[in-house]
Amino acid sequence: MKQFYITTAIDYANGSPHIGHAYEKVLTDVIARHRRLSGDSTYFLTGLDEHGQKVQQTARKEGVEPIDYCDQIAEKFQRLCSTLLISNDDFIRTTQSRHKDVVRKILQDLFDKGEIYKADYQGFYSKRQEQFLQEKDKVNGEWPEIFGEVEEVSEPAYFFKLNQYQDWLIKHLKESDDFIFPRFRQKQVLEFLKEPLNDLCISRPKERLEWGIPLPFDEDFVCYVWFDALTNYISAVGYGTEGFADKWPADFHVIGKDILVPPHAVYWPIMLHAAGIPLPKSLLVHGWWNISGEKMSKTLGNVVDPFVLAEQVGPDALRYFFIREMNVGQDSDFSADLLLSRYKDDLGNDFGNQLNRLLSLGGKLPNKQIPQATIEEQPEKDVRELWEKTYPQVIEYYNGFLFHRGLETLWAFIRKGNAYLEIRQPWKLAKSEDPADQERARTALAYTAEILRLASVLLTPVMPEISKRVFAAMGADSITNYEGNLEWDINRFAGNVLGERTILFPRIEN
Ligand code: ME8
Repeated sequence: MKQFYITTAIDYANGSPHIGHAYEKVLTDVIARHRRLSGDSTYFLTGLDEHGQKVQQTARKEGVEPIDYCDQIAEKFQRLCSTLLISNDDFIRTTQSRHKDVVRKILQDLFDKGEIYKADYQGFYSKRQEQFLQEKDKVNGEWPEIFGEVEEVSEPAYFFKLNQYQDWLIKHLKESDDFIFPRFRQKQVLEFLKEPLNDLCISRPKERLEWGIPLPFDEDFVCYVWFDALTNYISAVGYGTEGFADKWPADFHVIGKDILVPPHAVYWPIMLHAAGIPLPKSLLVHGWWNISGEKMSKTLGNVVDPFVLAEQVGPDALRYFFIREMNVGQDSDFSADLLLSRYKDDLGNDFGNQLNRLLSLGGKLPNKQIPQATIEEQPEKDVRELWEKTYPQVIEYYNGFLFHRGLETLWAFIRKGNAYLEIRQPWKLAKSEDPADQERARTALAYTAEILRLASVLLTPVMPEISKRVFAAMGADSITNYEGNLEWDINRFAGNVLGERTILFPRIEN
């Protein structure tokens, strides 16, 4: 049976990870975990894009061989995955032979089919962007700064026939309106395709670039880095082997908005189509994190290090922040204040505090067991009814990638849990001599346990370790499936022995 197959972009190996990389991995991980909990067998790929001019230059600057440099960077990106609790099944590196073999195979196939031809290339080349430029890329007659130094070149090169597939691609995009999420991005692609497509230069002469995959039909050239990088999505899952069809076509390629047009929405579908390989089902395009209103860049010196953030607030809280703040598809603004206020308010006060109250009140009971709920009066009924509306809505939001709305909806329920405790005040009721008050006090603890259980079920994809700790504090294991765990089941944990007091979100100094 085919697995649900999801990928991130593979990050450039020319620097350390930043929060854009961290976000993309977290978002993809939340989707992968949500699918697994929904019962789908899921395969999750991430990795590193290691070839190309920039990597070669950076390695040289540091005085090391490109592969040694890439090994260091790969270690950092893999450590990022484990730090952020990313549940990827594989990590592909484009310098691995399993990848290089597939790139060479695809190149040879396309060459044999006549889809790749040799011609003289005349034009302008930006080293910084590793990109050939056209007159139309100029702004007011000048090359924009992002291209760095632009040189005029004339040299033999190999071209992939993109142009002949332009009408096919437009038709495909128009017919499959779920190919790109969010929808408005699809319009951008169609807009781009209004201009005639140039054939794609897929070769770089070895004298200019050594750090790449040699073309199988002409070893004086290496492969253009985008052609190489895109192929990772099929090389990692065994293109050309029997198991390939268990995963391919990918269900989602999760990418940032800057790499939709042209690489993922134009080059990639055409490469696959020309090679006779089915297309991925969808591209999920997220926006960018800006830093206090500005683009994150090394030049501005405002690059945020995800390791530092994870160290300060913990991986789960960072994941929560990313997912709560970003409306997938739009841009979002990062600030440390915002992160700290989500940490203190949403996580500490609204959520963590409820577990504290349960553990401290329950800890005073003689056997430390979660009591049975024996009554349902108006305050209890309100909580239960809110849950019955909450969880189908949250699941629907999660299914539609509206995770920020899902969390917002879940938080209304979590806050209701605190409000309920304020109404009942079991710490006062417990002191009353009236047996009815004693029952209300025990019931209030049972309700709090049920609120925490249910909230943790829906938080599992976003905060896997914290959810696990909440379950453990209530004497239970974390869940592996939503099924049978989402419905209100008030006495599910009754009789479980509560754990020691534990602070989920310790106070942090600014
Ligand atoms: O583009 N906010 O690599 P990359 C959110 N190697 N996402 C961001 C971001 C930000 N500020 N900055 C970057 C590449 N990203 C290629 C991909 S795929 C076959 C090859 C996202 O390291 C970016 O949009 O520059 C992309 O999806 C990912 O990080 C890797 O970017």
